[in-house]
Amino acid sequence: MQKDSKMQKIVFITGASSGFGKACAEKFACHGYDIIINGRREERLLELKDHLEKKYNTAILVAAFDVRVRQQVFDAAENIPEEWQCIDVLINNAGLALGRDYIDDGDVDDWETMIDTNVKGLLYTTKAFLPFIKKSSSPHIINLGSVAKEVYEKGNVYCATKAAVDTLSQSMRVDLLRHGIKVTAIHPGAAETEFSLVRFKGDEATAKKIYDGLVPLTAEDVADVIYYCTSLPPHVCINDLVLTCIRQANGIYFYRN
Ligand code: NDP
Ligand code: 8X3
Repeated sequence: MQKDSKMQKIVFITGASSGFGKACAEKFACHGYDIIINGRREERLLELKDHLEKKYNTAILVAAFDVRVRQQVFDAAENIPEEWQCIDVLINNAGLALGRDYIDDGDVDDWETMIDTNVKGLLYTTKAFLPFIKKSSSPHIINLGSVAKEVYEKGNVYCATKAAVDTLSQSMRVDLLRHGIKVTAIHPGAAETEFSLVRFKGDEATAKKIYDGLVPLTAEDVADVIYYCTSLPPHVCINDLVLTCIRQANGIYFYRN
């Protein structure tokens, strides 16, 4: 669908080809937003665009790029069509864990991928798209952290990246105060998406085990909470929000049965 120049809110979601990002796209489309959807798997994004445009009569722009690649991120911002150049909500959601090993057994390539995606990708995207966010009358940045910001055994580098997201969210909140930009960090606990399958590199049995004895959060639960944060009165900002399923207390303690 072609976007017209009507006053319409725009949300930009990174990592919208799966999980939380995809559920957020559905949720925000349902509430009338036009949406820029990002991810590397362009076919999935095109399918999602088709689905959302038909179901909600909203405008969707596909921006397929790899958040790790600085040039791709800045080129994407450079090439954003004019009618999409006022972004009300940026959801920095693209991210992943790779492996779950003691730090001395960790894979250096996995460490680099996590740092490049979860930390540097978030920074590149925020920096590249900030000029468009500043144009909004109600600008809001949502960063996907995790309960993993507090370390658990074998979480090491993934935990460090989410601690960095926590710190960067605090920094953004302080540094962007003068621009009136709300900054919310969302810290979910275990949620069943493709996350564990990615973490355990396609090992379905190990990925499933993470959720044994739990009713984990769903992507839709997380999207509902994210949307709620954006729907508050203009003077109200949720700075940090931790959500878990009822059988999880924090990153470490679970009650499984
Ligand atoms: P999914 O694996 O289901 O989705 C991850 C999304 O990130 C995909 O759309 C993927 O798209 C995208 N992505 C990954 N790498 C890149 C990249 N280099 N460039 C662009 N997009 C990328 O996981 P979730 O939805 O569960 O996770 C979303 C976020 O929430 C992550 O930051 C994760 O760390 C965090 N989180 C997840 C929890 C969970 O238990 N599921 C709990 C707490 C936080 P594509 O592969 O097409 O590029
Ligand atoms: C994802 C949640 O507990 O698997 O951030 O690290 S956990």
